[in-house]
Amino acid sequence: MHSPQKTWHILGAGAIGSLWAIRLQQAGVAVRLILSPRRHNKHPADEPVIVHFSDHSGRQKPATQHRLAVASPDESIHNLLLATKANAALSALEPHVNRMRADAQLVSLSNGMGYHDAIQQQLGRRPLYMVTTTDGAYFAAPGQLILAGRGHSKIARYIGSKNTTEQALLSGKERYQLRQVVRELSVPGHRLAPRIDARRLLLDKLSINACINGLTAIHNCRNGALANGPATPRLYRLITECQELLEAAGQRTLASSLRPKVLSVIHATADNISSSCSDIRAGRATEIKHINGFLLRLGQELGVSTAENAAIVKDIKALEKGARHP
Ligand code: KPL
Repeated sequence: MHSPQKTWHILGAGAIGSLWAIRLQQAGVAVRLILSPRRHNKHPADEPVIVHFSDHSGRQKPATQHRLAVASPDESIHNLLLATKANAALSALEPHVNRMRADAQLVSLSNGMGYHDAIQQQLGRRPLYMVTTTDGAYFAAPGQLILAGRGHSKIARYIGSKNTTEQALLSGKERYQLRQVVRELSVPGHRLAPRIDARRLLLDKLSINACINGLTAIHNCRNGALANGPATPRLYRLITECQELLEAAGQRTLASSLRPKVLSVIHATADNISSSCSDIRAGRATEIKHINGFLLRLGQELGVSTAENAAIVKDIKALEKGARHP
């Protein structure tokens, strides 16, 4: 029997959600997957989800099989890891909020920005943490998970989209809670790094995604192909535009470190199929509205040109409608 207090429910069994479920379970943490209603209905009752996991991030190891327990629709939730697509985060969470305990916590792993205030509103006083990760993982086939590149994962307590570094000084209790959640979710070989400023953390990851994800979907290529190929000039133009946006948003350090960071994520996840490229290949909507789309809105607010990001949004929208180009 699992101990409810120590159990982590995982909402969103895509590549990153499944990767975290496997890592936590391997470290002895009880995990329970919450499947989407469509998947839950098709899934045999009381059967685990089986995932074959191959770690290609270093020296290749043989694939391992993992049995991930599926949560029943009425069990109460103490710890929730939200790993859905950004577009689905709110609607996926809504049916489960009433079974989250008053002292429950939510950790969001979803990409993008612009929807976290609405999540916090659903949660009320329960704490919301943001995790950003540059791990590169994808499903090569249903149930066949590949970790193509190891990245870094960071966590911060979310305190609202308008709050910046100065205001983001957490109380002693909040710092203690942050350290606790870091301990619970850090597993051997993958430690979470705590950060204070959630907005900065999200902008950092979002600008990396803005440079990589859309381009890989447009060129239908793995991340590594961006470094040296037909998409490379556009990659550099995007980086420059994102740097200008970050500067105007008062994020100087993020702006100056963006180029080396993007190149290092591309290098570390060279064999990965980005989440947006996987979405387009699978005929799903991408998260572009919450990634480059968010930057368009930021550019408008700050009076900065966003022509490169706008072109990415336009091309991805065309692909979502079924047209493949260039
Ligand atoms: O976050 C990612 C994604 O695919 O969404 C990166 C880090 C770019 C890995 O592919």
